Amino acid sequence: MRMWRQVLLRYLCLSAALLIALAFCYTNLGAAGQALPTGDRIQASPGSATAPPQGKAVNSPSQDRTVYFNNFEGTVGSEWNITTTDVTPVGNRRFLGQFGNDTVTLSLNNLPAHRAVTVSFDLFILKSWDGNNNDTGPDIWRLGAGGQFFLNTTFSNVGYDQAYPGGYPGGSFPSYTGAQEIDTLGYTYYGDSVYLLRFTIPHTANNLALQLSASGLQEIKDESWGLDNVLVTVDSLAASPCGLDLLLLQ
Ligand SMILES: [Ca+2]
Ligand SMILES: [Ca+2]
Repeated sequence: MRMWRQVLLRYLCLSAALLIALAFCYTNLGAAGQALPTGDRIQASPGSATAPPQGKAVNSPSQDRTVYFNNFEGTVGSEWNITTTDVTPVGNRRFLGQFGNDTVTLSLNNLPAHRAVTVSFDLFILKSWDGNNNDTGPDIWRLGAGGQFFLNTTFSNVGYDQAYPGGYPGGSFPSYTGAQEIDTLGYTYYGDSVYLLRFTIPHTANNLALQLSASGLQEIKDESWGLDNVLVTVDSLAASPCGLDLLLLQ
């Protein structure tokens, strides 16, 4: 009888602990474990993309692990399918680009075990992007992976409405809405804007191929785009509170 009580007590304790752990994990990891609707994003603070040493993995206070960073001031590796770089007329900022109606792919392999990936970068919108305008646009920009788009929107530097920070079609906001910088890069043909984009997406595979693309643009001398300070992090399974339920089940 005593043994039965011990078994029953142990069972009850384990069940209670497991329920608490599961509730904790659901509450804290729900955002990372659910697909973001198209167009949803987390706007990062300007300082959140602070550059770690290029090519080195570091742990942030949130226990996320940096798996990739490039500010394009140095070499660009084969992880990018297009390695063209350019320098801004003002500020001498080297970036990946300029691109037109291109699909640019970042391929990362051998990622550590994870459940979510966060990608952030500066998106340079250069020259005369027309936003939602149907005569000279729409000028569309997309971010996706695995056939799913996390952002499908338009940008405008010329006064027409743009879809960002909403999605296209549907979004309609004044030019530059959500921009971190306006006319800071020195492009004289209708100027430029910079958007700091940050997305967390559910992802578990050890390979990741992010696709960034534009369509509907006129010539590169007229409308183009580029990337800078690309940062990719994964959540850390080892540091996750959900490790608790695994321990309890052992
Ligand atoms: Ca740069
Ligand atoms: Ca256009």
